[in-house]
Amino acid sequence: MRTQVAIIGGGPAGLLLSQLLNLAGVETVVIERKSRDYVLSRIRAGVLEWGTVELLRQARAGDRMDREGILHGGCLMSDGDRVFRIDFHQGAGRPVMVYGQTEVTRDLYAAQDALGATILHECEDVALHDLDGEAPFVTLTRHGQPLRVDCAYVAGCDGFHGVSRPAIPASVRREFEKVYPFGWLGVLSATPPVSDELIYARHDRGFALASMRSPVLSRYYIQVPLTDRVEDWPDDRFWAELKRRLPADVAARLVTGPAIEKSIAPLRSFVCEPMRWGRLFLCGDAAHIVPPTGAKGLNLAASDVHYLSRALIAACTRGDLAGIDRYSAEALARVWKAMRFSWQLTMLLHRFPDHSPYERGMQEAELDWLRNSPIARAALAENYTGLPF
Ligand code: FAS
Ligand code: PHB
Repeated sequence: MRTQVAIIGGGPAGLLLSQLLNLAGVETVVIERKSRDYVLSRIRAGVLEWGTVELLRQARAGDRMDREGILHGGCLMSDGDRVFRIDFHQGAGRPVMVYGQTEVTRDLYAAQDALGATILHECEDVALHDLDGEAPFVTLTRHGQPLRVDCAYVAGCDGFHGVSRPAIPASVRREFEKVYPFGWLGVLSATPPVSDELIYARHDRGFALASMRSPVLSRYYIQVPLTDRVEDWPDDRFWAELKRRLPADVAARLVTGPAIEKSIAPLRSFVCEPMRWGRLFLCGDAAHIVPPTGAKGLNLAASDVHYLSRALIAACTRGDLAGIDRYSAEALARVWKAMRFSWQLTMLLHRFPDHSPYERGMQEAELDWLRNSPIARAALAENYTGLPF
């Protein structure tokens, strides 16, 4: 089969890119390894930057988000029982939208179905060919049948473990990585959120986060050692530990319940440069990974799609190659700033086993500055709600 843009990966990056391209008259084929049900079973991000909200609306995939999403004008930060608020409106003049990545993905699938988009699920042995030539193509096996997709461009939206990034020769790729000495144990529970706004909690026992998906669905995280497994954390132990790390008055009103989903995610910072090689363009987790502390992962995928969709539309509809030539540098400029913010917030709020009293003192000094300086809080609000595209 032939198309203009072959998109590897049917997660949020691939689907949003396909939707924006299709709306501009650019043909795509989305090639996804897993079934749609499997993709929609993943529980991941929960906070959308305002730029992501506007991009989803532009993609005609924002109606349910606007109905069911929750606008947040701030978040809380705690250090033991000391709590202060980051006001997003005061600091950045915009809110964020709390709306789960699972629902974003569901809405994007529905929008693609409405356009009659071509999405191939359960694709195996996906391989990219002639990316540095004029006529790249993708081969794959689907339901035992070999398939070839000829295209003008390939978008690698296949996540951290996909085949796209390795398709850039090692001699060309520059990779930057920091692995953190802990993970996040996440629990989804059908309980009312303990707070109207997210609480980022620093504690001597470790970081905790109180988030949500709806007025009846809560999402909580606690920092755990990398050696821990989900089975080490029965529900009772999780709730007791979460209560220890939240401010006492918050813990006292925490409604607990059975975990619907429970998983441990490792934390890493990772960037691959360049994000383009020949006719291959990396997008989202295929190119970079951020620790979830700053709620940037999904939003950076949307950021890349903002730049790449405009570039590919210009190239495919007007023969204007300026956008694709500057895509990597343009996307990376924003990626690195989000990388920095996510790293800074992770270093500030987590308990590092090898931290000296001096480094813990630095954490306390930075929290004290945030607690007392509207300028410091405005800087955090500007980054958290999303720097401009
Ligand atoms: P995705 O990984 O979502 O999608 C890639 C798609 O490509 C997948 O559907 C995969 O099946 C497919 N694929 C892979 N290899 C393929 C191949 N060879 N051929 C075809 N298809 C292939 N971000 C936050 O902001 N907040 C969070 O709390 C948060 N929690 C997370 C928890 C976990 C466990 C993980 C893994 C990530 C989390 N993230 C979080 C980050 C996450 O939300 C990503 O940033 C987001 O999914 C990025 O979207 P994509 O780039 O589309 O990648
Ligand atoms: C979530 O709700 O899953 C979430 C929210 C904010 C974060 C990370 C995860 O920083």
